[in-house]
Amino acid sequence: MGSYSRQDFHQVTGSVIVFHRSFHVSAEKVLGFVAAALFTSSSALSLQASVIVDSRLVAWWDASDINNDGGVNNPRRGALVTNWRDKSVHGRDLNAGSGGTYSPGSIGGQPAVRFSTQQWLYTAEQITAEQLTGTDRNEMTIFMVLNKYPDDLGYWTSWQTAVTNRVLFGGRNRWDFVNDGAGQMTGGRISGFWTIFEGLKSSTTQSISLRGGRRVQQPNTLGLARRSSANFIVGAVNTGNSMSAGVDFAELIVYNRALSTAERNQIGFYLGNKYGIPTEYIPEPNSAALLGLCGFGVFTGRRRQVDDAHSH
Ligand SMILES: [Ca+2]
Repeated sequence: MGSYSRQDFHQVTGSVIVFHRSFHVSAEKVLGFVAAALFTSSSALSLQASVIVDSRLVAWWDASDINNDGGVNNPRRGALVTNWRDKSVHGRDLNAGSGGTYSPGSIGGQPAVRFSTQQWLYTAEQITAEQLTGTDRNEMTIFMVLNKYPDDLGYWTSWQTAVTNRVLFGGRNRWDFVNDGAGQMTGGRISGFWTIFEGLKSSTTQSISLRGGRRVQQPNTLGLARRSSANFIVGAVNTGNSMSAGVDFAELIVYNRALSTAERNQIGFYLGNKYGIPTEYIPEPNSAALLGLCGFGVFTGRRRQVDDAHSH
C-alpha cells in the first residue's frame, strides 16, 4: 500500500485531480463501504475501480472498466460491446442481447457504451424482485450517468415480468415502478445532454433527480410481486419494437434500498467529479466523501486513516 498525504491531493479542478505520485489503496471497509482504487501518477482522475460498494449494491456497470479487471479499457471507437461486466460482487454481467458500441472520451474524458434504437444488452441471469429491491420489494435507488438521444420514446433500462410488475426508466424521463398509474412519474425531458439521473424509491415516495436537483416526487407504496424475476435490460427493451432507446451510458449503479440523503450526496458528488458534470450534490462536512469517493478509503468523519496512518 502506498502512502498518501494531503500534499498529494494536489489539485482539484472540476473533474481533474492530479497526484504527484502513484499509490494504491486496496479495499478498506469503513462504515460499511468498500473503496478500492488504483491511481496513476499525474493522471486526470483515472478512476479505475473506486466506488461505493455496500451489501445492498445490486449491480454496477462502469464503461471505464467494461471487463471488470480494474484497468481502463481501450477498445477502438465503435467496437461492439457484447459483455459489460458487473463490478458488484454479484456478477450480473450484461452479456446477452445485440450489444452496444464503445464510445471513448464521451464525457469528462470517460468512455460510454452507446446504444442505438436497435441495440440492447441484458443480464442472462434472471434477477428476482427481492434481489432488485430487497425483501421489501419496494425500495431501490439507481444512479445513471447518461446522455439520451432526442426524440426517442423507448426505455433506457427495464426489469419487467408483466405489465403490472415492472421497473422501467425511459421515455421522456419517466420512471415507471409498477404500472398501475400511480407508479408512473415524469421528471421532464432530458434529451440531448449528459446528466446524472437519480431514481429513488422509498416505502412511501419515489422521486427523480437530475444532477442532484429534485425534479419530481410523488407518493408511492406499491411493491413488486413476490417471487417474480426478469432480465435487467439496458438500452432498447427489445430490438425492433416500439420500445426503442437511443442512449449513451457511462455508468449505472443500482441499490436494493432507498439510500440516505448523505449516501446519495456522496455518490452523486463522486459521479459529478468523475465525469465533470456540475451537480447540486454536496457531501456532508467531514463525511470525507470527497476523499473517500476518490479512492482513499476514508469513509469516516474522523479522517483517521489519512492523518494517523499515512501522513504528517
Ligand atoms: Ca478493464
